[in-house]
Amino acid sequence: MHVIDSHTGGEPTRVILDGGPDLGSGSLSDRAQRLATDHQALYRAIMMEPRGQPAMVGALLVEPTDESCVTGVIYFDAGAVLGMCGHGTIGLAVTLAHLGRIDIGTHRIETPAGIVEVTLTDRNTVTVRNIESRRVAKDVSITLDDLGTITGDIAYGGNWFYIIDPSPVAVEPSNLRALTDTAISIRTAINERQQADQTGIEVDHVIFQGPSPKPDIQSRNFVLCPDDTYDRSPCGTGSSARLACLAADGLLAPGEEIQQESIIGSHYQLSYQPGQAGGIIPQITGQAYIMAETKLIFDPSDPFRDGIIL
Ligand code: PYC
Repeated sequence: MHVIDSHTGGEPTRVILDGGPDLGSGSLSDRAQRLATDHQALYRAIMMEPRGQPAMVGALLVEPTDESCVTGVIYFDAGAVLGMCGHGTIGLAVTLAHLGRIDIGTHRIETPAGIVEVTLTDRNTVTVRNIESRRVAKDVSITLDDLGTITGDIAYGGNWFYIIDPSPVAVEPSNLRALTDTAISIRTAINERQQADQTGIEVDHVIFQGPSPKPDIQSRNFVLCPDDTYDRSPCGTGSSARLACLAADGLLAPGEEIQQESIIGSHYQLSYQPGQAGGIIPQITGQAYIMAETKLIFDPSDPFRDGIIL
């Protein structure tokens, strides 16, 4: 299996060029569903230690159904198949340019969540125009024994987010353990409430928003991913969901730009335009860098061939 590894604002992406599973034909969401149900061991083995690393997202290249797209892609982490991935799309565009498959300019990419547009402005800088994003519920409260009442918004940006602003734990790198543990408890509680309310929505990511010490940055975030790692980048789909909340609250005008910082200090430039179905079309600009071109080997005699599963 040939892969190219990149990182976007510190968050790794592993693009799988060949040797991936045959997912058959049909829509990308059907093929993503097949990856999730029939090939869990394989995608975990690609992502998990010792072959992968925490926080890594995989990008499996597949044939697009729409011929105007340069490729189709299905994203996943060690815990779940994702509808879309913003940092992964920036990493993918830089990888396709590295391979000579795309030039500077605008290109379309098909994902299970829909078609997104990428504009490559130099060999590292990419702007993603994401799928239409929206807030579906404002001020949804849950009560936890140790934290009391927590209130946040539920929003979609290609994945489902519960966004809490301000964060119950200071969004500081020194608090990573506490942020992670708190976000995991909150994800469990919000999904219990989602089930009880029969919303049909399962939250897969939790975002805490906090202030940044840098004057030109609107806020800093901490994002918990499905595999319980935190996003090193400001999270493209999470930033899309956040933009949808800011737009719905009238706190950001169409075309107005803000900078979103991640917990490790990397940042994205964000803005939006109104969408056609009442949501917004987010625009996310970030940088990715190629780190490795590798051949993955799955030796049948390797006791950790499928990853370290504790
Ligand atoms: O950038 O959308 C994103 C993302 C999702 C999970 C990790 N990164």
